[in-house]
Amino acid sequence: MKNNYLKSILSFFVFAIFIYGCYFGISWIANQPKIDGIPAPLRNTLRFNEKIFTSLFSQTKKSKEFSIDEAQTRVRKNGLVGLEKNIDTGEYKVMIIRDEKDTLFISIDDIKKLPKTEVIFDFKCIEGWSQVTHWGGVKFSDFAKFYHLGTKNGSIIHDKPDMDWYKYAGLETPNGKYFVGIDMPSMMHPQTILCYEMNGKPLPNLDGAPLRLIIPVKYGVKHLKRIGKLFFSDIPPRDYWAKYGYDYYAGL
Ligand SMILES: Nc1nc2c(c(=O)[nH]1)N[C@H]1C(S)=C(S)[C@@H](COP(=O)(O)O)O[C@H]1N2
Ligand SMILES: [Mo]
Repeated sequence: MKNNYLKSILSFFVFAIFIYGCYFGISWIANQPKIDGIPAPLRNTLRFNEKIFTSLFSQTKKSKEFSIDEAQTRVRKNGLVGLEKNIDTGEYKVMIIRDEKDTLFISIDDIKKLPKTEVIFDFKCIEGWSQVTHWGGVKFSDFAKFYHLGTKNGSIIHDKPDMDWYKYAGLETPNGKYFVGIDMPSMMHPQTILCYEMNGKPLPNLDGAPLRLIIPVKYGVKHLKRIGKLFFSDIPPRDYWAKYGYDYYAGL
């Protein structure tokens, strides 16, 4: 009997110490200096995870694909930053900064001259929903090869083994209000497309007309709608949601 009583008291104190420890730990984390909107230990954990996932990333490992009749015809419109005004898609050209002092402007007609690829996959938003959707466009890797993008010194021939790649691509809407940064291995993944069609028709405005990114190896946040500008960099380009504390890598 007495023994049980002591045990209860003891467990109460162990529990109290545990709760105090949690409280102490959480407030310690919360009081650390912040990096991109969240306390440094949390950001560093995300960066550590990013290292692990980058090392596991494979260009040959594809997202699961679906058949056309599994694709949603009513596609959710989510996240309209940078799409506030409609734009004249006839006049549209995407600005590509290949290197310092080397900028290209490319029209949708030019993009359509490259081979078309379609992808039907389960589009996942970090808000917790997903839907199977059907997209068409040009593989970014084909596009990069054709226009000699992503390598340094304007160095141009993509098949050279010693090519020096930039580490990141940055994309922004024409008005600069939405922007993402993406690691080059994910950009060059065979399912990543510069997309101009949804369900076999030109992209609707709110899905990113006339050109958006579709990158099935990433969460929805990275699928920037209405690309105005594309550039390359070795330092991580600014990223709209990472700035508010979300994971920068956002890989699947
Ligand atoms: N320009 C722009 N692109 C964006 C967003 C945004 O707010 N602005 N939101 C992203 C998010 S969070 C998601 S889930 C997808 C949604 O794409 P959809 O509207 O075509 O379904 O777009 C992404 N691309
Ligand atoms: Mo999203």
